[in-house]
Amino acid sequence: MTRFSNLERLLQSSETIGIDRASRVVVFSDLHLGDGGRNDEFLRNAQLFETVLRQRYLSGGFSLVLNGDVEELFKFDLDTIQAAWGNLYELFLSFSGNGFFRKLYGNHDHGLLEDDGYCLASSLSESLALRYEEETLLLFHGHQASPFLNEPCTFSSRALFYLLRYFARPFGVRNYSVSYSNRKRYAIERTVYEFSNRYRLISIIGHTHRPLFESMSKLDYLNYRLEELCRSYAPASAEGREAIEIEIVEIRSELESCYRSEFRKSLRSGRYDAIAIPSIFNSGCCIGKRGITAIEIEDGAIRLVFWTRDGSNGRQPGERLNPAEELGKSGIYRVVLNEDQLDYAFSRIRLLA
Ligand SMILES: [Mn+2]
Repeated sequence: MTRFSNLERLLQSSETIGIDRASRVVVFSDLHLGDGGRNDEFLRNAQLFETVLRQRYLSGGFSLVLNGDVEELFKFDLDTIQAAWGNLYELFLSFSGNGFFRKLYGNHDHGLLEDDGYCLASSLSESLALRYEEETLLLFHGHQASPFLNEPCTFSSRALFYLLRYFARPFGVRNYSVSYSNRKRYAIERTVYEFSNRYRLISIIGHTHRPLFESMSKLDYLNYRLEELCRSYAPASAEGREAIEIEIVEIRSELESCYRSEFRKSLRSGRYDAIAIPSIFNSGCCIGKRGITAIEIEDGAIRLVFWTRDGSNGRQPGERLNPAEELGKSGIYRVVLNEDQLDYAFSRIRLLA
């Protein structure tokens, strides 16, 4: 048993679906659906999520992958959750008309395999491989890489499951699912990163609730971009230099706001060695205070996007670099946090891993 054993098992057992440049796929994770009441962490983004799912993705012809921790079974019963979010479940299932719909399970919803009353049972599995030309994108929740959860149903994880369920509910503990230490997140990300490099593939996970694009956290990305801009300054035209100067000012204030507001949460570097190999992506989560994140695959590109109600007026420093675009007249805005061609990402993996 090596530390990749669990991930190798997923790679070998995954169902494979072929995609091409014309395919559209959206990946969400970590909805943590509850009972629709005040201890339901999903509630605040429920309307936003449903509107986005319907107006952008269903009508846009996207296939849908829900990448784990869709239900919060540590705190709520499946029956309660299905009763509260029946419309949403119907919406999920309608995505199979666009191509495919799959629900992968995480650590908060893994008990569902044995439940025959589960309405998404026919779409449920642990992982999914998307075959893009000769390359592989492997989708799984990510808890499989945890050094503490090598067996999905060991006595200790079962015990923890009931303990959390029993204590978390009456006291209305919120967000314990994200009170993950940075050290644990980092250990998981690093294991997935090294596994992906060894097998020359892209992994898309959730679980840590920390969005990652091309193995980089936001902080890494900003530093990386700063480096790029400084390098391109000398050979640039006068006009080009002016644009570079403006962007550098924006990035610097973005970096400062990162240090001010998100110190504990997301400052830890996502880079695991000197060269960032773009082999791990994380779709983030759907229970963020200001909105939800997702990964889109469209026209041969892969994107990390942020959906929020804080549009042109309530803009936070976090979205300063990229313009927010409104979804119709919904009052909901989409910000592309990062984007690249899949061909480029796979070239880097082939050449650098
Ligand atoms: Mn999880």
